[in-house]
Amino acid sequence: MMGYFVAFSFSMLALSWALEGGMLYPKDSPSRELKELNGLWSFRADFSDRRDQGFQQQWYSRPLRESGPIIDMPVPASFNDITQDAKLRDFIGWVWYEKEVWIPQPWVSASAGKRVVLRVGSAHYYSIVWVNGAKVTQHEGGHLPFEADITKLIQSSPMALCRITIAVNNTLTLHTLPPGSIQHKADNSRYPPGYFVQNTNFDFFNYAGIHRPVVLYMTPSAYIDDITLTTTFADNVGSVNYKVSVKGSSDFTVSLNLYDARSKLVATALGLEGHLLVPSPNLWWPYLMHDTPGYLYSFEVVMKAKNGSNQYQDIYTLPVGIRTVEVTKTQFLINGKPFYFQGVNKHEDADIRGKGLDWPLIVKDFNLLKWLGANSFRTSHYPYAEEIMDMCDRYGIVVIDECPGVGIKNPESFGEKSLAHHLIVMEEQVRRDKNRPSVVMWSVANEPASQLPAAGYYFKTVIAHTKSFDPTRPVTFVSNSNYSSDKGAPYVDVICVNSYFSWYHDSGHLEVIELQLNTQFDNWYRLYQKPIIQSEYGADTIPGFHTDPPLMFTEEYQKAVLQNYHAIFDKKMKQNLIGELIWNFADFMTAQSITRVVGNKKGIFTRQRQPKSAAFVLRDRYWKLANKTGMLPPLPKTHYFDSETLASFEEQHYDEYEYYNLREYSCHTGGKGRTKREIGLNTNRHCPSGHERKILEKLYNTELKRRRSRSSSS
Ligand code: GCB
Repeated sequence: MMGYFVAFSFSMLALSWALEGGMLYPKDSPSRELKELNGLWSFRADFSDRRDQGFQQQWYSRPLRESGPIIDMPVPASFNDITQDAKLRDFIGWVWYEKEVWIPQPWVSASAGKRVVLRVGSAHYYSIVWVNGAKVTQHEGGHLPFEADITKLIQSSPMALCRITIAVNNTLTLHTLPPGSIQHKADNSRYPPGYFVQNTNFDFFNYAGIHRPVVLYMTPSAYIDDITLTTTFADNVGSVNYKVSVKGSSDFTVSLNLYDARSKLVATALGLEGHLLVPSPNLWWPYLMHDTPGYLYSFEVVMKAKNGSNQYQDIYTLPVGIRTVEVTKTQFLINGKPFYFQGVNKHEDADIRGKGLDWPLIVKDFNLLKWLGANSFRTSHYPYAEEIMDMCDRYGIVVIDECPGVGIKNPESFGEKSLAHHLIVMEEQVRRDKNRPSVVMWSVANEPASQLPAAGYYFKTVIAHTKSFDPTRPVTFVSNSNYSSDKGAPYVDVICVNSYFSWYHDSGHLEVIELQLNTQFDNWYRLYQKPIIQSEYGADTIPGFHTDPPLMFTEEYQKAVLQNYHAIFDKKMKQNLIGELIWNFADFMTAQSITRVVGNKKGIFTRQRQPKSAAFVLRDRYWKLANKTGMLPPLPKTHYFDSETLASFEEQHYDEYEYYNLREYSCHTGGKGRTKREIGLNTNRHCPSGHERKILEKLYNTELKRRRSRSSSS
């Protein structure tokens, strides 16, 4: 039944070539406009036996409602959990989305010198796009954006409604990323005719649909196509090295302006390539490593072009963080200082919307990361939404940016065809995320069969290719192979290892963790002399299950696993361990199996983002680590308040009260004429939690009372 899809997909692969052009995130500027197409789309899944009815009947050639029944489908969202239909939840094949939109008139007039682009943030996995029945693009793979210039098309019928049709196929084959296989079950005594299942080698539900925003955007027809920024820092001078590409004209000038976070101009330059020097720069620091983490400058490109008598101006502004990244034999350095990844692995996953982008969830997750004292995460097991990555840049959350190379197990998935696709995916990912200060390392795969002979050439090639596009960042992949037989490890900059001692091996035997973990680290380091990250560890936990002594699946067991791992981490972080990433931040949905109870339950938060007991263990640890490694920024010893601003000060510094031990206070009110109140804060570290806030409130109220009684008595 999938013959059609497979043949189609492979012919596309044969046509693949190195990427053309940039993939700047679409945003407004004085020269650009944006129209979001999120909301309700018309939708139909093609349940025909060969899943090819949509193509046979050309559903794209007229409104979808005219070729059969449609339902409402929200975009962005996975389609799987939106209805009560089990068949749709587990659907494999083509689904069809459609939206009709008006294009703003000033965008379409042929004389206006505009360019109109349709951009899809991501769709799972194979997409074909038509506008008014004409095919405008196709894209292989989820998690990454793609777009089509539709200017000519819409200019040919400027007054018409614009009908956008997107067909998306979620079939995974041995040559897709992630790989999978379709298994036909031909035994008619056990399965109905035509029965097949999608097999995968990964542990998350294969959500599908249009997962990220779809937008139309307008630029001038001569436009800024791409920007590549790298940064260096030496002798107290930062350098923003830039490369700009312009399309649509060969007669243009480009000027660059760099603004600080207060919009003050700090450097300017001209031309497509060069560097801007910033004396005494505010560096981009990770969360908990500085009192202003995630400091961003704004890099503004102003392009002026001529095409005959037409003149164009395009303006695009990109946030830029000045920082350096370096790997030694035992350390990971950010701005020359040792950085320890105290972080999490995540998933894009939630009730109802599946993998669809959801702002409330995103903001909640960042608040939880801050609460936890986490400074980093890995985008397990695929690139996350650009909107999430923006938050990382702004909050100073450090990212190991992983591609969808999860579950590469079958020898055929190490062949030329798969390799060619993997190279393109890495290119797309680097193109999208290359300018992000939060991204400090690329991960090209998770738990591949890296012991296979073919894995050596495969990973050597993928890693070298990634470095050829981005020589500034280290590259890794995450291994669960035996250290002595891993064929890809020689090519990585940092060893990332997953292990589940006392869970998948020696189940229930907490007592083996310390020994086994110690051996694991010693073995890897002895062979490679590269710094190591424990990139996964954890235990499934049903919230509300309790036993003492701890038994598997209880909250006590999860805590005990963590504590046993932590004992060795504490030892090894003095040697060559540079990070620990818990598996997982939150519970998430998986395929149904006898080892999964409505999904994977290794979250320290539930799927609804409520903490299990282990969350408090990790929180305590992460804040203590931040104290111990001296990563916490120094808290100014003394803050000055006038009474009115005290409350807002407390709000702004709430996090500090959470992690500093503000044990001693002295409160001085000035003599006559002094309007300021001075509170001395002793910054003894290690704070249990927010009781200091209460002390400050008390202090404030006492002070207020005193003033009132003074003024009433005078
Ligand atoms: C792993 C995988 C991850 C799984 C996890 C588990 O090693 O990388 O995707 O979800 O183990 O819980 O089994």
